[in-house]
Formats: sequence, C-alpha cells, structure tokens
Amino acid sequence: MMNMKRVVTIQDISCFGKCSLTVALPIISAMGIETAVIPTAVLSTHTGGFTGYTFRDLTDDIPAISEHWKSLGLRFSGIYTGYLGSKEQIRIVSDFFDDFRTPETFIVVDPAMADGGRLYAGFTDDFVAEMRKLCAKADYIIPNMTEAAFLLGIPYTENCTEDCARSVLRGLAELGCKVPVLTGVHFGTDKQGAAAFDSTTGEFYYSSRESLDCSMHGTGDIFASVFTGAVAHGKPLQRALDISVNFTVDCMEATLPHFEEMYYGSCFEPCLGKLIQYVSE
Ligand code: PXL
Repeated sequence: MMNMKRVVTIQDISCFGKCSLTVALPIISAMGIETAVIPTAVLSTHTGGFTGYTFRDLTDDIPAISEHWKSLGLRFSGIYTGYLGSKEQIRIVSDFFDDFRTPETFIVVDPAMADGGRLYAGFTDDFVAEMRKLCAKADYIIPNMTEAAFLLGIPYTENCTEDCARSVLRGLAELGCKVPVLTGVHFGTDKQGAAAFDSTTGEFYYSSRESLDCSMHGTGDIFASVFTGAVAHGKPLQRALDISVNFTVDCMEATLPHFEEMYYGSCFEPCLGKLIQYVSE
C-alpha cells in the first residue's frame, strides 16, 4: 500500500479565486499523485483584494477526521499544509503531524500568511509565533520573502538577491526545518526564482527564469503544490526546484493576457498538461 504515492493537503477552500485547495488538488493530482484533503475553512473568496467574504471555520472537524483516519490505519507519503486560519488550527495540525508521520513521510509547510511586506487579513504576531513552531517540524518550508521576514523577525526587503537568500535560508534552517525553500529571489536584474538550503549537507540550490516583473495571486500555492508533487515523485531537490519554478512562470505567462483578473488567481489550467511532462523528464 505504501508503494502508492498518496499525499494529504491541509488548507482552506476559497470557493472563488484560485488558491489553496482549488490549486493544490488539481495540480498534485495532475502530477499523478493521489491527493487527500482536509479543508480547514470554507471562504466565499480568498482574502486578498476582496471584502465581505464569508468564513466558516472547520477547526472542530480536523481532530474528528484525524481520529477516523487513524481507525482506518491510513498512511501518507507526504503531508502538505498551506493557509491555516488560526493558532488553534496550527496546534491541531501539529498534532496531526505527530499522529501520521512515519520515517518515510515527508512534511511540507507553506507558511501562507503574508505577501508584499504585510500579513494577510486577520493574522497577528501570535499567529506568526505558532507558525514558527510548525515550521520546526517540517522537512520543507516554502515561505516567500515576506513570510521569511516575519518568521525570522527581520525587516522585509523587496529585492532579495542570492547573497540575501543564503543568509535568510540559514536563519530559516535554524528554526528547525531540514530544507527551507525561499521563493521570490532575484537573480540579477532580469531573472527571478527560488533558492533552497539543504541543512543536512550544507548545500544551496537555485533555480530561475526570466522575471515577469509583476506579482499574481496564488503563485505561492502553485509553487508549493508542484514542489510537493515533485518530492512525492522522489525528484532530487534541484529538479524539484526547477519544475516548480518553470511551472509557476508558465502559469504567470498564461495569466498575463487576463491581467484584469489577476487578483482572482493565476491561470494554471491551460498549463496542467505540462506537469506530467516535467515530472517524466
Ligand atoms: O494564496 C494564499 C491564500 C490562501 N487562502 C486564503 C487566502 C490566501 C491569500 O490571500 O486569503 C483564504
């Protein structure tokens, strides 16, 4: 049974707007990996750029789902968490890690809580402190530069270069995770991508593509979902980084003609077919 690749992803459903589960589920499935879900909340839209959205908290359902799964003896190759709605939810997810982690399980934490120098609506410093603890339990964490700055308590810099990325990544590894992956890194003036640090070997990894010089909603979720799928496939870190950067930029390019809808999310759907190709290369 454990030969089959199966991951569980724990994050919200934003009913409209492409992010969290409406991104993770199609992307990881398209990579040929079975994807179980635990929805943490149901929102009418995501919280970036919309007002008046509904928010149904599903915190109480998570332990019940977990108990049922334990009774079934379910096991997962990977656990991937994204947007979590409260400190209490982070603590429950942390217990889920303890209950379902085996020596073969990999854990990806995307500390989805901030962008553009600011925390998302409703998040506080207490939430950041709890997220720091969750990151300590992960094999991989995937913050953008804003999230990394909040996690480390350092000022946010918009233009984080390779040198800056190395020192941020070292700091993130000190939180306790094995491999921090930093997105939104600048390589020279015309290239952007991601950098990673394997703290078990001391090696740094980089991947970049031409910079499109704009930010689009949901790209962090696309990147983290593809990265999770690539790790589930057993891809080496450099390859996982390359696939994630390439697919994210493919989606951004596909979104450019629909500029006015950019804050709804990125157009990943026309690009899904490329994923299987990237994974099989
Ligand atoms: O893309 C991250 C994300 C996920 N879920 C919700 C969000 C956001 C970002 O704004 O609001 C509900």
